[in-house]
Amino acid sequence: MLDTVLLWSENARMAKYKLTYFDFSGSRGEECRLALHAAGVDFEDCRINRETWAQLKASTPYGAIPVLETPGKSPLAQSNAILTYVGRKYGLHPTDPWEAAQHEAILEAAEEVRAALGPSGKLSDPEQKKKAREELASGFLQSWGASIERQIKGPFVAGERLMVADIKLFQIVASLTSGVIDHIPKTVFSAFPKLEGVHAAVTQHPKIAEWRAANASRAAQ
Ligand SMILES: N[C@@H](CCC(=O)N[C@@H](CS)C(=O)NCC(=O)O)C(=O)O
Repeated sequence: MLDTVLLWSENARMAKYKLTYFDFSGSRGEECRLALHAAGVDFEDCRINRETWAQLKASTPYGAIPVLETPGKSPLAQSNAILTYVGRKYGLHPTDPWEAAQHEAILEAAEEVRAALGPSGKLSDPEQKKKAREELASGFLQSWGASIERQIKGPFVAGERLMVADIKLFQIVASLTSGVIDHIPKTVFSAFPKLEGVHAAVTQHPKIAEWRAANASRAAQ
């Protein structure tokens, strides 16, 4: 209760958005930073270490980050809620309810990739991990890629304009094709030119390129 009161009163004095996440350029935090920057929003990029996180965790809405704090409002968690909030407010999410729902389905599907990868990351036996990851790469990730491919007009999901769903897909593709996830080959999505095209189009978007150039020295994942 005390934490909530403190956060609320702090928020009342805040002049701008504050996005809290770990200090690396990847996953759910980075996609929210990219959306805020693409929206042209000035925000405090609060990057925390594991020690600070241990102290903060219990005071967050769902015990996880990213968390977006907005002047005068309670903290907002859940990456997809943050993305749709920013997208709706700044024109990076469809205004038509049906189209918006289709983009929200993509956001959810992207989280299913993270959920599918999670258990293999906890396997300590190298052979078991290799087997699980190879099965994911040749099985789940191929059917997932095929489903997403059908949703994309090109070059972005909705055609010519960047939306938060593109940023979400960009982050998933960037991570899985980086070569840093053991046993997931960089070519994992090579059968899906539209999906790889979204990654390329987001990479080339001026605001995204600007953010990534400014943060190039930070660790990625
Ligand atoms: N469904 C949540 C998941 C958030 C989540 O699991 N965040 C991770 C980092 S990507 C985290 O907070 N890990 C630390 C912990 O759970 O203590 C979302 O989409 O934001």
